[in-house]
Amino acid sequence: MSINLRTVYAFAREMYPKTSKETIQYGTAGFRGKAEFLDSVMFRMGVLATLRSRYRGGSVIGVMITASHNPEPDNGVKLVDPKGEMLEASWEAIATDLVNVSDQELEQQVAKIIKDNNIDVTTSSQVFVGMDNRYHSPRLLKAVADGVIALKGNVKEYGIVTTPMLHYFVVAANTKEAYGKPTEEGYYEKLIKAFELLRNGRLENGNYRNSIIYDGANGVGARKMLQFIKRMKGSLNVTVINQGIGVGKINEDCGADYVKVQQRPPKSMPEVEPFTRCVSVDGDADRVVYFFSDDKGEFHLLDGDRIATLVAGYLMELVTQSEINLRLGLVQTAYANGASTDYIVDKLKFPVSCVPTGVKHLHHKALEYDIGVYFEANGHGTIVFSDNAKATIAQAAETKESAKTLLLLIDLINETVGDAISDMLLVETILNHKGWDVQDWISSYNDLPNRQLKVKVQDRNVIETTNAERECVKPEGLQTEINKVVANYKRGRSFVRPSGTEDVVRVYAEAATKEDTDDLAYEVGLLVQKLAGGVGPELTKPNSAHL
Ligand code: G16
Repeated sequence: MSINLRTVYAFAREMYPKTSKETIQYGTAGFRGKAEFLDSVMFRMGVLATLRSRYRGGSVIGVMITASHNPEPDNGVKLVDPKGEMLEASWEAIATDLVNVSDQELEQQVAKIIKDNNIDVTTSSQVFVGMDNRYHSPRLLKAVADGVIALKGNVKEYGIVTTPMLHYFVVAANTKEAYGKPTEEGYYEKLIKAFELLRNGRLENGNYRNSIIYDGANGVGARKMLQFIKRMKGSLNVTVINQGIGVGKINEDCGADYVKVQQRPPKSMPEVEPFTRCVSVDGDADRVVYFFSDDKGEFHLLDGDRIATLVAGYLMELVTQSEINLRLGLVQTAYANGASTDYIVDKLKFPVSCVPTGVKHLHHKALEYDIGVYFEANGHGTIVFSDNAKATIAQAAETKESAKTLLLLIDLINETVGDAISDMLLVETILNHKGWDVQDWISSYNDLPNRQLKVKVQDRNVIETTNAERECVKPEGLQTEINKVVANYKRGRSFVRPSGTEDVVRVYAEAATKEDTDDLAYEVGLLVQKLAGGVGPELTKPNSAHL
């Protein structure tokens, strides 16, 4: 097969010219921004994925078109490596250079990637592409596919799928189906089979009731949950709200990010009985949070930290009962509620590590354990099992029920990346086994009140952080001022960091009371505005009184 790099340039010039002059940054989870500027980025990512596939000996590489939790006008691209991880860090720089060169320089840049990485362009390559249900996604998917075709690669289009489904397809194909069949049906089959075996016909148990309200964020997670329901034969009664079919914009006033950050139910929440278990996923269904209202109408959130502690505690119980010796560990980020970390360290005696925001960092760290549990507070996470863990558990399962349960859990968990639906089925399984309702779950510890704010600045890159984003090193003096403010609050903690998915600086604060937390977040937000070049309207003080 001969490749003519001129074709790449011809495609770019004729169909996907670069229209934006601004430097495009590789963010927390790939490139993200306003959809109208992304055609050239997508075309070039099709080219990159093909090169990457050849570089990895023809393994399948995934390209997911989604802006996940962002508003509807945004779109983005997430690249999936052969084992289901996000694109290897060293290739982020290659991707960044490729999207930023001019159309005229493109051919030369592609040649440079080939040469620098010693890629044999005559070999075969395979790229899987999926997209969320934003109206501009099909156009961008075509751009990715054309990028693959320009280099004579093979492309397989999966249409509208969740991000974790695409990760699953990539791994399933690369493991020659050892992980499952690389089809949508194969994905449902694998998860539902494990879920139903784990239920073992016992749909209700103790305080656990077999029904939930599911907020699909008007995204792809709603559609796919409807497919699950069709196939689940009543093993879980799910009512889907914010289905995004006909009405409702993706993530608008609903979904996991809205519920977590606003600390309130989706706006369209129907009247339900107090303590009804509700769950929200985000636009591409890779994050999940739970919530409920009590008999006084007060809202309660069970976020990624709660899921992490529930899962970690349960896995620990099963490992102990199975009498096997495995190294368990939990990975969090700076956003983890201080109370959750205390609970994990003091009560569960689990080793905890803290890494920068982004699944790519958490996943990587979790691989250091036999069983690595990782969750961001925003509900993004999963569990990874080492080969040693899998073999040890399989052996123990010959004699121990607890190890058999562990084996089924491995099938239920989408190890490739955080998967809202798989995580939800895991939580439902644990609650069912324990006979717990939301009150039992939430009573394990008390969260510290916390608050997140977004601050608009001229250039978010003026903020630089260290120590897993818990300290700000630039602009000079900002951290000293934050420390002074934090010192005035009991159990106060706050940090600031530039978002890698939106053009904002994020402020996180926690303290002993809700009022203190709001005040602390506001004070730190003002410091960011003052010392990091704030723009836009004056920051309004958050108010927990509505909660
Ligand atoms: C992505 C990443 C997450 C990260 C989130 C927010 O999520 O995959 O790991 O927590 O962005 O990142 P930032 O604070 O840098 O904007 P998603 O669900 O939007 O793909």
